[in-house]
Amino acid sequence: MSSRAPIRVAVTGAAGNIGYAAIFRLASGAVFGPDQPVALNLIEVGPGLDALAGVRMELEDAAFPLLADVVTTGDLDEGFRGADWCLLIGAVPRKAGMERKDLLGINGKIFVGQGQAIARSAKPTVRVLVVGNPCNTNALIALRAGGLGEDRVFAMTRLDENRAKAMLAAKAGVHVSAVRNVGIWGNHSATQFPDFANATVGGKPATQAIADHAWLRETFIPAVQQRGAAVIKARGASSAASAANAALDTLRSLHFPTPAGDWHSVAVLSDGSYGIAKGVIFGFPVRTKADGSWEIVQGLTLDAFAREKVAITEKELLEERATASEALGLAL
Ligand code: NAX
Repeated sequence: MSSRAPIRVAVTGAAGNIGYAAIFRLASGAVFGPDQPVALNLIEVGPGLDALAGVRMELEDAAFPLLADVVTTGDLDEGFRGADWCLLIGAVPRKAGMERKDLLGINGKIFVGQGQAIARSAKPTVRVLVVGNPCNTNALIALRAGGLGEDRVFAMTRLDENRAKAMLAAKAGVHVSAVRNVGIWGNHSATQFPDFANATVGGKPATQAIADHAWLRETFIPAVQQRGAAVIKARGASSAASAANAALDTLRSLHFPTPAGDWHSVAVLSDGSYGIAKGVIFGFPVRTKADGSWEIVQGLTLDAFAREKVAITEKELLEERATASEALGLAL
């Protein structure tokens, strides 16, 4: 094994569908590269803990050369101890008859406890990616409850970016790798705004490569927004392998510098860029710099149509923040 210190990744919900699809690829070196050992701290609750014992056996049976250590636990402090990255996937799913407010309250409590445990037990330089829904507001709760660094907490919008790229590629008749500069603005929800106007296809504006602008405005946007529901309808279960893949894409894109001229989508604490309200975890186009820090891409044009869409998702996030603050008795 390489003599480098392992990167320790804590994963909640590790025996769930997304967790199970993510951890084997983390252990294989697919995220941090073939010379970078990885240690996994796998966290579960309830029946998930029994399943986790089996997952641990499978990790052993995979004999990964880069896997330096595996911790399996139901204890948050043990789970987050020494973590460089926390991948917060575990959450209670919304059940029939449950209002969004109820979900924010139930999951909000989980993310209060997790944010505080991360602050106590992870490395001071830890970075946190929240996948469990409602991921933007859960990330804000963990950030504020734990007093975590404002540049260290992220929520996942990469699955939406990847879905948008695939749809633009199919419409333009090109391979998905030709589509770049796709930003997802706002909430990981049906109000998100997948920005086609700044996207490029083969180096040209997507609005040139795709002449059908009515399709971009009226078909593409709702198709991206509703893609998760379409997968549930077809598969009978929510996106799992593609969600795990997007979580790993996010980690990789935040770990390595972004290629010149491109960006990636992730939700971060708004600093007021583009006039968006400060203090919500908002999806932006982001670039990772050579020193490992990141920045919101500046100077993009948002026309009146885009501004209108961005305002809708901003309003939803402000409402979620108010609802969660009230449900948790916290000033978020
Ligand atoms: P599963 O129900 O398959 O797995 C969740 C796992 O989390 C279970 O094993 C459960 O025991 C565990 N868990 C629950 N509460 C926990 C806690 N407090 N601490 C540790 N573990 C806990 O769901 P899965 O399909 O893996 O989805 C997980 C989450 O991802 C859901 O909230 C889902 O809504 C969200 N998603 C987010 C996406 C995004 O783009 N941000 C897309 C996919 C997915 O819908």
